[in-house]
Amino acid sequence: MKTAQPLSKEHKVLIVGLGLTGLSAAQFLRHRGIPFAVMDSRPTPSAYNELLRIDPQAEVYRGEIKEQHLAQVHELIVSPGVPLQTPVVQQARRAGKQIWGDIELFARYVGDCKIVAITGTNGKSTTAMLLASAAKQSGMNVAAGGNLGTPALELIDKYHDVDAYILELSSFQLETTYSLSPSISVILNISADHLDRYASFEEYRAAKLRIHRGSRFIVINRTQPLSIEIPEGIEHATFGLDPAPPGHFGVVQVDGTRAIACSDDVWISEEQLSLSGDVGLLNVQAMFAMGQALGLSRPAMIETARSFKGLPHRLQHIGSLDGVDWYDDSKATNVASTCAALGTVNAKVIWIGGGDGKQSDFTTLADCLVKHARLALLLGKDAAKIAQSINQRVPTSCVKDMDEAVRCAKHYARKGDCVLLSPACASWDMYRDYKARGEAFVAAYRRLC
Ligand code: UMA
Ligand code: ADP
Repeated sequence: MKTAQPLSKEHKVLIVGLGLTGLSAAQFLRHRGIPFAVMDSRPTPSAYNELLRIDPQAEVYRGEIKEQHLAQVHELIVSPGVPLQTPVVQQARRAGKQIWGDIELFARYVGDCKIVAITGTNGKSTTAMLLASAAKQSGMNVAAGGNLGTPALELIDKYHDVDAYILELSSFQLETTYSLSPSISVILNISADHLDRYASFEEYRAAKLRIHRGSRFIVINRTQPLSIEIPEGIEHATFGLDPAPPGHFGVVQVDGTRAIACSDDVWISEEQLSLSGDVGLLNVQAMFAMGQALGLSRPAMIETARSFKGLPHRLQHIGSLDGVDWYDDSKATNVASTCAALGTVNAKVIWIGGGDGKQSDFTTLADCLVKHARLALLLGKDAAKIAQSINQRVPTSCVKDMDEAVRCAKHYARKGDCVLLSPACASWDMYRDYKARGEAFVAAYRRLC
């Protein structure tokens, strides 16, 4: 099945970007005796010291790379955060060099081991971790990584005798992947995101759709026709919030409550699920469909759906104060994920949002806020732009930082309300990442208690 060749020891590779991905690629190539150089646009890339620790002789270019050095390399391994329009990538492409990402390298070295590939605008990490937990519960030896945090290449050298790799893949990673042929692939959903990187929504969607190339089993969200595209003759399973067609997953009513069923065989009721709302029902069904195709035991999957506590910074309940519940949903970095959170918490919301809006359109967010929010507190780079979209349909205030947002939220929240940090924006304008933003929120909340 796999015809793509690994790298030659005679050829030098240029790794572009020295963050987690770049470092993992350098380690991977070093172990295999493949010559490489690394370049990064920053004077002090985040993994620079770590690279020098493992390879003091590493050839590193910071800032520019000269024409004569670029001429010596055959392939580029481009980190996901580096846009393909970047001059060095364009220059290399014009010179006929191969432009790959770390997932392409992974696909060429992984051999015949099963790969489950998961993408989507939202829910990738949660669903990947649900599946990994169910697989472990089923007695399978799985390694999970990718956009999730542990770079895919690191998994190959770190874990042994793996039955299946579970990879969370971003659109950025899929753009530079050609040889991946997953055993199972899923697009959980697609909505507008990363429009600062893509020329159009269509381009972003096209990157996501690459996940199904060469896939042997495709899992499809029926409620999102945008993500449906089944190549002829490929086995597939679907999931959705409607009752399931025969052989697929869906939601049925049992004694007045919702339950997940395969065909009309009920697996678990909504009340028994640890994850709440439509989002919980969808992510768990995606896990069931992938788990079934992977051969996991049904009791193991159901037990996981009951006990999985969710990941930090994803609609995480952090405490209650004076009858008000506080939630950290810092990982909501686009409009769809914030709308999902607003629709799930089941209370009037004092909403804290804003940050780097990635050129999104906030009209839908404004409509969701009108339905669910008592007050919008905005911070970060695009606070004014979001306030303009809300257009006073909900009382709105721009604040200078997280401390001020949290103090205001405490002041205005009434008993029975909830306070929700769910920014609909990236965090990079104010924080290292979404984790640091969530931690700042939790720390400010704790100072109130
Ligand atoms: N850099 C350049 N030139 C550029 C841009 C960046 O040299 O034009 C350099 C930076 O100076 C930096 C390095 O590239 O030193 C960073 O590379 P990177 O942004 O690709 O980040 P990594 O540390 O390699 O992390 C990446 C993913 N980051 C992105 O896609 C932005 C991580 O996903 C992923 O966990 C990791 O690989 C392991 O696979 C993070 C993410 O934000 C969580 N993903 C986006 C999302 O989920 O929405 C897609
Ligand atoms: P990803 O890895 O795709 O960013 P996560 O599981 O980390 O997804 O969740 C990111 C955000 O999206 C969180 O705010 C979470 O509450 C929300 N979310 C999770 N699953 C879904 C879904 N199926 N649809 C919409 N939002 C979701």
